[in-house]
Amino acid sequence: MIDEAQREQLREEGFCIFPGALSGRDLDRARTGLDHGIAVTERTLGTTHIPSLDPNAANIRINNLPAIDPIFIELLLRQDALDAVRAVLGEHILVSNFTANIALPGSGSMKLHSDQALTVPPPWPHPWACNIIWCLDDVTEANGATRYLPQSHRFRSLEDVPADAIDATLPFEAPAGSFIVMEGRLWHTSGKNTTSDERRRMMFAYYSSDFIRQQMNWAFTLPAEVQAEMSRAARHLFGLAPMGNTRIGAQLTTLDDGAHQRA
Ligand SMILES: O=C(O)CCC(=O)C(=O)O
Repeated sequence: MIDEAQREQLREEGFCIFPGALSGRDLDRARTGLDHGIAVTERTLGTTHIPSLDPNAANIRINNLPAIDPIFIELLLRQDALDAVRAVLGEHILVSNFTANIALPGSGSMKLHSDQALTVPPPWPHPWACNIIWCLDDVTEANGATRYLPQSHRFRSLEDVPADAIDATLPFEAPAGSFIVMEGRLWHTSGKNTTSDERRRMMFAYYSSDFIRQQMNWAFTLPAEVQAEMSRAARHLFGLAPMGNTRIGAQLTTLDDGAHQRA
């Protein structure tokens, strides 16, 4: 469960860390699932390098984790992760995307960005996105820990991002099995892996408020057999229910009542 100190850190610093969230069999299942994801990606796309994201092929990118292994859907539905996301976004959330970035020795930094800026135009007065970053290895500055710009979750537009932002970034260091909660407005980038032999495996579970269009069109990208196995709760979290954005209906009822009273 998320405690008051973690809630406060999320508000004041835009992140908090849960050490020891994943261990034993589940950590092994996640690592095995990711290995499978690498094989599937190499087989289907012929490469795990996305040149528009990373400067060289030492970053291995795996997209659409929920299609690869049920452990990834389980992680998305973990109560501790959902509690943390809801502490940032409120009750009504959807899974927008779930991807992995494995930084091998020699990997470089991607461009600094905030995840909210990727899906919502400015201004950004509220958090409408939140990442749960699952660490499958000990993550250190040397092996390419994600770097964040302190206090950047207070930026409201692109003009607020300083030109020398990258120099002021700090690493999120965390032991294997941790998850890092990062609110969507915190500007960040991947670090460089300067080790000779360490692999940094991190997975990015990206949730957003339910009135924002998801990055992935899950109805299209999740195979029918995966959708058929999903629980009702999972379908709801992925936005796979028959109805989409319908919450405004409750407000119309209230408005109607007001109009009736005025009439
Ligand atoms: O791998 C990292 O440390 C950051 C990745 C990231 O921010 C992204 O893929 O958008």
